[in-house]
Amino acid sequence: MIKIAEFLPPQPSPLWKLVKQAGVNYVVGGLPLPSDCGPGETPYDLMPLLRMKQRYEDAGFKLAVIEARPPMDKLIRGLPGGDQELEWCVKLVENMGKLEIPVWCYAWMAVISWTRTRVDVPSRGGSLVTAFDLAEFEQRPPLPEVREEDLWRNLEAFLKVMVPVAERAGVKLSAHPDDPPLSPLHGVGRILISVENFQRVLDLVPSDYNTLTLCQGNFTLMTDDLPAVIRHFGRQGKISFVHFRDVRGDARRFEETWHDDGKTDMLACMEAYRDIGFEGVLRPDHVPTVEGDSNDDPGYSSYGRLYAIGYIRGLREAVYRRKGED
Ligand SMILES: [Mn+2]
Repeated sequence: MIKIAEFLPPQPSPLWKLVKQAGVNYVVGGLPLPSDCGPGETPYDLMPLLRMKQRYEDAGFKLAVIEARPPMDKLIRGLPGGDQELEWCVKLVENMGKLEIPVWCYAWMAVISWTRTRVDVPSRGGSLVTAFDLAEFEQRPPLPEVREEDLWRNLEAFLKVMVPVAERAGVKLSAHPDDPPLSPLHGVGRILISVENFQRVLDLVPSDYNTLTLCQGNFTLMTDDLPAVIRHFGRQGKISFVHFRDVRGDARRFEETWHDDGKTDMLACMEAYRDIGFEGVLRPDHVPTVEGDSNDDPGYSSYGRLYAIGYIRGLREAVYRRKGED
């Protein structure tokens, strides 16, 4: 059965308790804090990772995914300094293997990470969601030009090094889509933007450890039939992690939605995960900011997550016909 996880920052907080109270036992983590690192240690070293993992375990969570990475922009763009960044990635995955953390979610976006043009669009009942409008984004100051062919070449080189490391460590490399899935984005090329391109990534270095994060909010902007895409990659065993969320609109102009209020048939998606026998974790990904919560970290409102977790647990029980012990 698919397992439900939440992204929890590496320091205990009331959110940890809320999430645990909502029935979640798996955690998606970031990287260790500076205070986890002794003299000369980086967040990719074994001991800092162990200290962070221990905190999650002490609170009753199993660390299922690390969804954070060393600086990678030089590596992605093929600039001087990329070798050092690659070394950090190797070290991180090797040490994750020693600690039996099974999935590393990475991204291959140059210059800009996930991006929105608004973070306070009114949604149901006055809740707030994030939104993206390409026309608005293009009014911003110019960004450095990045060519798609360079991204492809550098990604292939990265995978040729990292896949054997991942195989030895027993850690799946899980590529997250570019968000939004558009290229070029104001002059910045992007490649993880379509079902075809993801298939190409998987085929560059075929391995059970070269996999993807099925971020529904992005993949649903690449297709009109998301359950079919889940089955397509799931049949190949290439889904290692799921971001379960939804949007309304298209890649050039969209807003995020409550989990039960977007363009996608979420029930059919859950059925697809059941049918492919997916046993990994999902997390709700972004949620609306709701009454009583702050919009300081748009998409990650604490109370908004409770609704998402409850909705997803209900959907899962309906599909699997089992109460969620996980
Ligand atoms: Mn995502």
